[in-house]
Amino acid sequence: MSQTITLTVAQAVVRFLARQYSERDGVQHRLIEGCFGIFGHGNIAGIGQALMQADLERNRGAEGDPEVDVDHGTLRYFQCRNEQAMVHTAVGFSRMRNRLQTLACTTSVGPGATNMVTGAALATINRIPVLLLPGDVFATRASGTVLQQLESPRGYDTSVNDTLRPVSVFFDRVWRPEQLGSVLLGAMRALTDPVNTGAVTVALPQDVQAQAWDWPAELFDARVWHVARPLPEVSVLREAVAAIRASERPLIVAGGGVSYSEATEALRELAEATGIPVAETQAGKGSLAWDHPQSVGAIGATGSTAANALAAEADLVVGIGTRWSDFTTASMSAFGDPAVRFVNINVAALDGHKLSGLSVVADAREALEALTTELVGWRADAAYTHRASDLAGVWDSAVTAAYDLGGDLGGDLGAAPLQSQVIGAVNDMSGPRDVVVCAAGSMPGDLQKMWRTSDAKGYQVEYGYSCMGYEIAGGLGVKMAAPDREVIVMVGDGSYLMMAQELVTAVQEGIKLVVVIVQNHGFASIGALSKTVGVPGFGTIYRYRSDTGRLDGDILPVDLAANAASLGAEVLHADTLGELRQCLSQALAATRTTVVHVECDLSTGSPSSRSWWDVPVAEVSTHPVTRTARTAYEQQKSSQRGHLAPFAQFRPLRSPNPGPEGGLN
Ligand SMILES: Cc1ncc(C[n+]2csc(CCOP(=O)(O)OP(=O)(O)O)c2C)c(N)n1
Ligand SMILES: [Mg+2]
Repeated sequence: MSQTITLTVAQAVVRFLARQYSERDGVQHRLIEGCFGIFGHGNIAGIGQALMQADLERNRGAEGDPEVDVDHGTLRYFQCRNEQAMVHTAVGFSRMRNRLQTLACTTSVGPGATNMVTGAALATINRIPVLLLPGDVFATRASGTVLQQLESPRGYDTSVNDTLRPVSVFFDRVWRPEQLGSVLLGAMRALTDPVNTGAVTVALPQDVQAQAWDWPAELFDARVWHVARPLPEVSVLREAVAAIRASERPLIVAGGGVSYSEATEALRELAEATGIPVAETQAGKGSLAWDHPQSVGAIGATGSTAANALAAEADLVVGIGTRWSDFTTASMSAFGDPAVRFVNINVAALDGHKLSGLSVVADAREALEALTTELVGWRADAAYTHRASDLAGVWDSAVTAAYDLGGDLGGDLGAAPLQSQVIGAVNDMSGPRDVVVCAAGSMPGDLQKMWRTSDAKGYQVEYGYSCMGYEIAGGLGVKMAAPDREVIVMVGDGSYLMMAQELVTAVQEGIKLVVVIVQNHGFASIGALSKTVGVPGFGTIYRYRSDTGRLDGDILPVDLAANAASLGAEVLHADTLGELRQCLSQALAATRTTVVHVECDLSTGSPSSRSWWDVPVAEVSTHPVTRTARTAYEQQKSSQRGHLAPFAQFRPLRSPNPGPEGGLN
C-alpha cells in the first residue's frame, strides 16, 4: 500500500504549491513564492485555514520542530486591498523574475473572484504567469443558492468564475478531490510553458476546499518544472541567415521575449558582430543599453524618430520576442519599403507568423547565438550602420532638450515642470540599476520615447494591457522581486484615482517604493488623442458640472498628496522643478514608501515620434472639427500596409512520381 497523507483539499493545494520549482539553465527557483489573498466565505475556511496552518508551521519550523519540512518551506500569505491589484502585483513580480517565478492569489467567491478578471487579462496579454485560486460555489449545492451566486437558467454549473475562462491560458474547476492532482499538474505546466503562459486559474468550490482526503504522499514530493529553450529548426534558421545576408537595410526589433529569455547579452553580441541597428518595443525596452552605438531607441507610435526612419526604409526586419502590437508597427504603417520582409524569432508560433514573417520558432537566446555563429564574416554596410547611429544621436539631442536639464541642476528650477522635465529629473537622479514602473496615460509613451535605460530590467512598463491602476500594485511586485533595487513608480492622477490602495500594502510589508504622482487634473493622454480624433477634450479634464450643464466648471479640488498621506505613505510635494529634484533625492534616500506629488500641465513637452496610431474617426459628423479630423485620418490610413506577401517565393511542386500527364488529375 502506498503511503497517504490526510489533508483538506485546500491544505493539499498549499502544501503542493510550496514544493514546486522551476528550472532553466540548470538553476532552480521556487515557482510560487507566496500567496496574496483577500478572504470571504468562499475561501476563509478552506485556503485561508490552510495558509494559517502553513504560517504556524513555518514558525514551528523556525523554532526547530523536526516535523516541519523546512527544506521546501511553506507558502507565505500576503494581505492586500483589492483582488485586481494582487494579480498586478504577481505580474510585476513574475516579470521582474523573467517569468521563472510567480505568486498565487486567493479570493472568495463572487465579486472577489471577478475582481481578478482584469488582472488575469493583463497577465495573459503580457504572457506573464500568475496563479489564480478563486473560491467557487458549492459543488454539492446542499445549501441552495449561496450568497453571491450567479444563477444561470441555462445550467446550474455556470458560475461567475467562468468569466475567467477566456482570459486564462488554463482554467479548471476542482469539483471533486480526486481531480486535484491532475488539475494542479496542468496548472504548473501552464505556468512554466514559455509559449503559452499567462493567467492560470484553478477554481475551488468552497465546500471542496474544506473536504478531507487521503492523498498519495508522492503528490507532495518536490517537483521541478523545466522551462524550455526550444532550438530553431536548422532549415528555417538557414533561411533566416540567407535573408539577413541578402539584406541592405536590416533592422532588429527587440521585444519582451529578449528580456524574459535573458538574451540581452546575446542580442548585444549579434548587433556588434553584424552592425544591425536595434530598436525596442515597450516590453523590450532595456534590451540594449540606451547609449550603445547601435541602439536606435523605441519604435512605433511612441518611438524615436531614429527607429521610425529606419523602419520606414528597412528591407528586412528581424523581430525578436515581439508580439507586434499596433503601437510597435504604428498600426501597420511603420514599415514603408514595398518589398520589406520580416524574420520573426519567437517561442510562440502565434507571433512568429505575424506580418507574413519567416517564423523562427525558438527561444530568443538560442536563436540569437545561432544567428551570430551563422553570420560570421557578414556585416551590414558600414555607411548604413553609421547612419543609424547618427539618427539616434539626433533623437538623443531632442530628448536632452525635452529633459531640459541645462546647467548643473537643470532647467528653470523656479518654473512648474513639464512632464518631460519630470521624466528627465527622475532619470537623471536615479541610479543605473533602479527600475521605473508605469502602465497607462501619457507617461508610458513619453517613457518609451525618452527614458534612458541602462539595465535590462530597469524598465518595467506594462503596455500589453496598459491598465490604469497597475502602477502601484505592479511596482510593489517588482520591488518584492528585486528588493535590492530602487523602484520608482510613475503614476498619473487618473491611474492613481483608479487604484492607489496598495500603498497600504507597501507600508504594511515595509516595502519601500518611490511613487511619483503627476497630477495634471485629467487625462493628458486621451485629451491629446481626443483632439486628433475630432472630439477635443471631451470628458478628459476633471472639472465641476457648471450651469451650462456640462463638465466645464472649475477644476476639482482633489488633493492626492493628502490622499497618499492618509494611506500611510511619506509624502513630499513639489511645485517647481527645483523642488522636484529636492523631493526626489529625499525620496530615493528614504527607507519608507515615499510619494512625490508634482503638478504638471496637461501638455507634456515630449518630442514627436513622427508616427501614427490608428484610432478611427467618425465618418460623418455635424461638427466641423470632427470632419477635419476625418480627412486627416483618411490620409494617414492610406499609409497602412497589409504585409501579406509570402516570405519566400513559391517554387512549383515536383512530384516524386509524375503520372503520364506529369501529375495527379
Ligand atoms: C482601466 C483603464 N481604463 C481606461 C483606460 C483608457 N485610458 C488610457 S490613458 C487614460 C487616462 C490616464 O490618465 P492619467 O493617469 O491621469 O494619465 P495622463 O493621461 O494624464 O498622463 C485612460 C482613461 C485604460 N487604459 N485603463
Ligand atoms: Mg492625468
